[in-house]
Amino acid sequence: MKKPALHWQILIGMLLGLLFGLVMLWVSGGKMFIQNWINPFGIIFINLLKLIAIPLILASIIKGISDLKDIAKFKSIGLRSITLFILTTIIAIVIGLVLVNIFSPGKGISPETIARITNDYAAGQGVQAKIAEASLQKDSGPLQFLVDMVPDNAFSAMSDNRLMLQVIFFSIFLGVSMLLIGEAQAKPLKAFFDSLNDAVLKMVDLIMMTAPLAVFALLANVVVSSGDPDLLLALLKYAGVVLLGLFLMILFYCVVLLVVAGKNPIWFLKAISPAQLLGFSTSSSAATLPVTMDRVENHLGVDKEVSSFVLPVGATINMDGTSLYQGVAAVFISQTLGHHLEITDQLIIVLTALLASIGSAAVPGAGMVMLVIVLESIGFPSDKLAVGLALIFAVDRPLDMARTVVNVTGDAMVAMVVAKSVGKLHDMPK
Ligand code: DAS
Repeated sequence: MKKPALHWQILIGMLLGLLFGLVMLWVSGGKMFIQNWINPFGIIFINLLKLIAIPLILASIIKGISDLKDIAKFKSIGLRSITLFILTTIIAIVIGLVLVNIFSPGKGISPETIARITNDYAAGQGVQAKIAEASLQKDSGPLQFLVDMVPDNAFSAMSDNRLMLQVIFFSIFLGVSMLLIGEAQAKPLKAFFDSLNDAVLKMVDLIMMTAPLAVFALLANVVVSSGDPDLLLALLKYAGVVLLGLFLMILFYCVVLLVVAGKNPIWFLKAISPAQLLGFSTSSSAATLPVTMDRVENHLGVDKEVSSFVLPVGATINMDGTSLYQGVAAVFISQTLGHHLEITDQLIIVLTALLASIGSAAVPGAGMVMLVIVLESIGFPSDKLAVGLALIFAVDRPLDMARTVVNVTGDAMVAMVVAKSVGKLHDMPK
């Protein structure tokens, strides 16, 4: 029998994890069994994703910028595109922040639960402490030796997440400098970063192969550990807010294309849909890129001169769906764990979610890995970071699939608007 595609395996893993968790809730000792024998596999998965965050950022940004070939191209098309990338990403984050503040999914939890979560956490008791302890922190479970084997960061000195922002800055700086020294001079470096990019993406592929088991383990653990039905309800509300925001972004793209390029939204969505479906299935803008380029060039009428820059760089640094999700997730986690946010914090989220989405590589799960930067930037207590990530990871995969669709669609929209602005958008049969 043909093995179902990875995304179906993941969804099956989620459902089985949910069912298994619910069953184990009624089995005596079921909770301990999951926390000691099942959940360590979820910890290993998240540590693996965190392990490759920095090499992923370095390679994906430098490759994306150095793909431009010469600085002149960077100036004429690059600056327009990067300006649009930043504009649409900021709009996405603002939409996410408006929605999460209106619906306050994390506020659905009773004050008693939040107090218990916050206080108990320090005492190592209570719900969040159990999720953190069992799902991300060191626990004294029998498989702990297995968990300790996987470092959660290749370079322990780099564990400081502020360093991720510095790596993003350095990557952009080096990428532009490589353009300035000319293609011939930069050739060896470009070759190095291209192959580093490929190698690291392969690592992500391998890690994602364990995703079905990881999601099964983590979801089962969240069910037995959450215990508070209002926590699960808050998670579903959070997922609903993200999905509503992503839908509004697609609507926004259609309006822009209608007004700026005079294109029929239905025609646009039909033409780009194969790329959207692949983005949904793979949760990877990088994997979808070849199809996105085909659809944008051969069905949406964008000249290669524009698409050859906008789409590869867009797939790497333009992630509207991810940035919206990071804005919502940061506020949701803060609400749930009682971390008060001033309006200035929310403005900081706009900047750091912009940077985090630029630094998020075009692979499954990258958006969540980079969420750490956003939480760090608003002074979220680092001892609760693990709790917050564990909380949302259980529903992260379907949200990753949905936000990747928006990432891909946003790249196609920018390519069309830039092409239109430089007279390189050809009419296609309707
Ligand atoms: N899955 C990423 C992408 O490929 C987005 C994300 O992880 O947020 O676009």
